[in-house]
Amino acid sequence: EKLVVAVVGATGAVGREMLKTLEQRAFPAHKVIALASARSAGTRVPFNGTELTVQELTEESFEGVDIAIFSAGGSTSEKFAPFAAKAGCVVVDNSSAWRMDKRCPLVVPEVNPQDLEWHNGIIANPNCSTIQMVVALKPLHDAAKIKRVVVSTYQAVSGTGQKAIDELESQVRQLFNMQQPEPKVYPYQIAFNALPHIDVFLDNDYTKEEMKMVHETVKIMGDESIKVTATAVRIPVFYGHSESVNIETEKKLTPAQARAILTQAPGITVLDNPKEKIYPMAIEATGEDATFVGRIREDETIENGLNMWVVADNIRKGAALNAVQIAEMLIERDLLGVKDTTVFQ
Ligand code: A2P
Ligand code: 11C
Repeated sequence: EKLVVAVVGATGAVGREMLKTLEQRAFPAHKVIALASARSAGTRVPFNGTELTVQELTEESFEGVDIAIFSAGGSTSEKFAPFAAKAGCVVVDNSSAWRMDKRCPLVVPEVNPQDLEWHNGIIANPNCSTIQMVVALKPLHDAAKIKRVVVSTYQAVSGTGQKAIDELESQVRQLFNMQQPEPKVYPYQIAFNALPHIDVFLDNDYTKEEMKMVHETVKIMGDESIKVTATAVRIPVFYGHSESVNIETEKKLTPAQARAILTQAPGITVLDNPKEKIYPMAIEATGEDATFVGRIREDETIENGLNMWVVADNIRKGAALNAVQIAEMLIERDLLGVKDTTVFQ
């Protein structure tokens, strides 16, 4: 079979990483098509030692395409993913547009691969901060049943996209030249600052990013009894989200047991040796596939509680890699094609 794969949003921070990930993992594509807005049609993006010419995304872009990996924002996905599904092309969508839609599985391959079986043509890739957290939570939940999670995040600017990466760089440059930066992407200066504000504020005074972590975790883990409360913070780091994760479990897990479980778990690298100053850090997670876990220790204020520090490359496991792993799994499990092309019409 000659698989045709489209990357939608190929010029963006995540889209470029998707092309790199397809290349590095020798994804079995016969042809890869780069799609973006009319603004960048005709420009080129690097792929497999050559370049792809970017084409404009249109309603007709999916004829003859087997898999489309989208990372072009929610409104683009909302509008165009149904055209792909109608054409029999399976969508793996990195935006938030379809995540909570009951017709769409929300998948992290290490956690709920079985949910791919019931896809209707659109599969959602979770939010980056949720992905790395559930990779670490799942094996602990299987062993001891998690009752409650308290998470605080320390998120890199690349989560916002290329323009935010550029903004942090230019603000640092300006400040070193005694100039006062003019914030554009974020409401306040991000250089040398910490903003407890990611995405928009909702009626309950949480941000949308925080509530994504609450709702997506329950859907992916398939367990409505897990309670999650989150505080999401943007920090002046380019790549790699870090998370302080506190869990309360039904059964007792010692830090040593948790360390042993996580060491065996798929997609996880445990870096946890305080005496040797070994713990996960954003700069070391950058460019890596694994979710790194360390600082595993007992929460001494409750009966069955643990604290840990979870770090992953938000562009890679948090976005591009997770999407490509889903696409690989669709091939492995013979789940390509759309059985009922009317579901999203
Ligand atoms: P373009 O470069 O043509 O604007 P980032 O998150 O890094 O800012 O990237 C966003 C990606 O989504 C880019 O590839 C961008 O393409 C793409 N994109 C944004 N709006 C649209 C649209 N209406 N149709 C297709 N692609 C879009
Ligand atoms: C951030 N988590 O770091 C966001 C980016 O729902 O896919 C991804 C937003 C999403 O800003």
